[in-house]
Parts: sequence; C-alpha cells; structure tokens
Amino acid sequence: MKMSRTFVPVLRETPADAEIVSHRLMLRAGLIRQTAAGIYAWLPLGLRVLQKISDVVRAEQERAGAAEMLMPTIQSADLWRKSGRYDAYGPEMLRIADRSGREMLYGPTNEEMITQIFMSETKSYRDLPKTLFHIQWKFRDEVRPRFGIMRGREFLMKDAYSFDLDEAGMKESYEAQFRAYLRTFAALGLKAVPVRAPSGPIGGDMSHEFHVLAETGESAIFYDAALEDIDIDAPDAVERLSATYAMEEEEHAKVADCPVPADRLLKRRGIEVGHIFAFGTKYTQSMGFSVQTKDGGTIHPLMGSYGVGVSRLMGALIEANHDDDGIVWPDQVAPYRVGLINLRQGDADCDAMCDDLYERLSAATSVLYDDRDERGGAKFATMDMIGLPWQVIVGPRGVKSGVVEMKNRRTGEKMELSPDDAIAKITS
Ligand code: P5A
Repeated sequence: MKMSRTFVPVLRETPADAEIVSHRLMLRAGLIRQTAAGIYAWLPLGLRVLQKISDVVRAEQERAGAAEMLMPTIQSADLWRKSGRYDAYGPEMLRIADRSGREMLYGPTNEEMITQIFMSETKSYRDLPKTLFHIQWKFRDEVRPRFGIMRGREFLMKDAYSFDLDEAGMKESYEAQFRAYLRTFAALGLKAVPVRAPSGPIGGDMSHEFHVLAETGESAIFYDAALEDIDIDAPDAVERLSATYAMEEEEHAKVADCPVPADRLLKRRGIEVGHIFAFGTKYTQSMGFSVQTKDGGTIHPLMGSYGVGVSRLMGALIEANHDDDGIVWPDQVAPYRVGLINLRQGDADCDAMCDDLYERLSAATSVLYDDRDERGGAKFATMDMIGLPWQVIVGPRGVKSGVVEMKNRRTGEKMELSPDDAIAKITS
C-alpha cells in the first residue's frame, strides 16, 4: 500500500482528552477516530491490526475445536424475555424499535440467540458436545466509557458458547477454552493472569477473568507469585492455574484468610481481556432446550460462554508495546511488516529504487510505502509513530553507492545493505 493512497491521519500533537498511552497512540498513529461517545471508526491501519488480532483469536478457537459462525448484532426483545434477562439487564442495553414498533436491541452478548438457534436443530445426545463462536460487534451503554476502545460502548468481542451433556463435559469444554485463552494471549506476546471471578449478569459459579498486566489497567489484582512459574504448555497448566490464588481486589477483600504468604502475594494492575463462564442449565432450562439422552431420558444441556475483548486487546497490546516515539508492533499484529521511506520523492533514482523495492517486498510480505512529498524528518516521525517492525530507507546518498538503510523499530538497530540483502533479511 502507498501512503499517498491510504488514509493515515497522524497527529503531531498529543490529544488532550486521551488519558492513557494506548488511547493517545491510537489517535496519534491514525488507527481510530471517535464518532460518538465510546464509539469509534476503525481507520485503515487500525482495521488491519483488528483483523490480525482476530486471526490469532480465531486460530486458537479452531485449534480448541470451536466452529466459527456469525450471528447478527440486532436481536429481538422477545428472545431475551424467554430467559428473563430483558428486564434484568438494565440500562446498559441499547433498546430500539423497528418501524412497526417491535422491540429490538443491539446485542450486548449472545447466550439467548445461540441457544435459540442451536436448540431448534438439536434433539439428541448425538449432536453434543459442541462449541460455536463468532467475532461480532457488541453494544453496551457503559456508564463511563473511557480510555478509547479499552472501555467503549461499541466493541468487538469473540464470544464462544459450549453445549454439553453433563458436568464433566462442561468442565472439559471450559478447560479447552481456558487453554485456548492462555495460548491466544501468549501468541500475541502478552502475559495474561487468569483470575477467579464472580460471574455477574452472565451467571454460573465457575468463572475466570484473564488480565494482561499493565500499570494503566482498570483492575487491581492480587495473586500468588507461584502462578508466574507455571508453564502454560504443560498438560496440567489449566488445573494448576485454576488452583493457584488470583483475585480481583474486590473479591480479595472479601476473603477472610488469604492463603498466600505475604511475601508471595503480588498486587498488580491488569486489563481484563477475557472472561469465561460455565453456568450449566441457566439458559437451556429457562428457554426450554432439552435433548434425549442415551438411555431414553431427557436433560437440559449444560452451557458455558467465553469472551475475548478483541478490540480491547489492541489497547492492551499498545500498553505493552510502545516507546517515546510511538507504537512498536509485535510482528504478529503489525498492520504492515515493512515501512518503505523515500527520502527524495521525485528524484528519478530514488523513485526507481523504491518502486523496485516496493514491488519485490510486496511479493513476499506486507509493505507500506511512504511515497508522499514530505520532509525526511516528518516521514521518520510518522513511521516511528505507526510502529511497523522494519523500516527501509532510501535516500540519494545511498542510491549512489547502491545501498539502503534498514532499521529495526524495536531495537533501533540500523544497518546499510544492498537492496537484495535487505529483501533477503526481511523475508528470511
Ligand atoms: C462471555 C462471552 C460476556 O459477555 N458472554 C459471551 C460473556 N462476558 S464479558 O466479560 O461481559 O465480556 C467479555 C469480554 O469483552 C470485553 N469487554 C469490553 N471491551 C471493550 N469495551 C467494553 N465496554 C467491554 N465490555 C466487555 C472484555 O475483554 C471482557 O472480558
């Protein structure tokens, strides 16, 4: 992609109303723009990152045996009356009416809808267990939307739903998602702490939140330092992590005798990037979903639901990956892998070398070519701000001696290479 064609409205100044670094950098790097309180447009670079995060989340869901589908954002109030949640949900739910006055809502979550869809087609124990997921926009009319997309009103969530025949099956599905979450956050290069959690309006009594550690996190968490030594790839990782003490401050305060010795109890701030629940028959019972069992009886399937804040993850990733000059994207989620800078746009030799590099690099990886008629200083600042992993810099001096400069955004390491060697290094 050429900078002259795409839309990257970089801001020189720090936006006054952005309190935390990820919000500031998302605005400054031209990833998002607010369109109404807590509602954001995703500009080209932001959308590419959102898609890459979704890809990582999706891959780990599929690996865990969950199948992707897509449910609508708009739901009918009647569906929510069946579970009794229409009234219970309160003012966080955006309630709307269609032209004939039918009550609708913009979904804050999809337990009712998936249950309705799945129960219509499922009569027998042979159809279970199953876990289905989608990655879809949600709306919650938060009292205090803040920190940009971190606590938005409209936000992107991965939500998965499991259906099982018995408690043991439900526990297995829960653990499969638990493990998928550990893998997802690790694949994104984030350190996430699973914390035992109250289940709130979703329901049930088995629930964990996953917190990415960050000083700007909204939650304070207390946990046993031993938790940090657990290898998430070990077969007993889920078991050990669920058994190890970790609580949000509010819950921790309710614990009469904390079992963790004071010298091992850590207090950190965290960003809640995931939350999983097992609530058994809460929805299948209220909505009348039963299946036949092997021995001729009937049961209500047991459910769990599993959320990842996909858009919030972008904020968490920036909190964990930035420096004074801007964002420093990890490879997996960078909007482009390479930023190509032409220091003398309009100079025939520089243009020719850039065109050649652009074509050859694009064949192997993703490239953003800054082909604007701008000063070198401005181009450097922009490229550092948007944080692509590699910069390839073409200037008149280098062109004469047949070299380009390459810079690693994370380490700051610079090297002079022939165009061929630069391409080889980036694509190796
Ligand atoms: C689980 C999946 C649920 O809604 N139902 C379906 C369950 N859980 S949750 O904890 O309420 O939300 C799941 C994750 O979504 C993110 N999230 C948000 N992200 C941005 N802005 C918001 N206002 C917001 N609210 C929730 C969080 O990451 C949360 O863990």
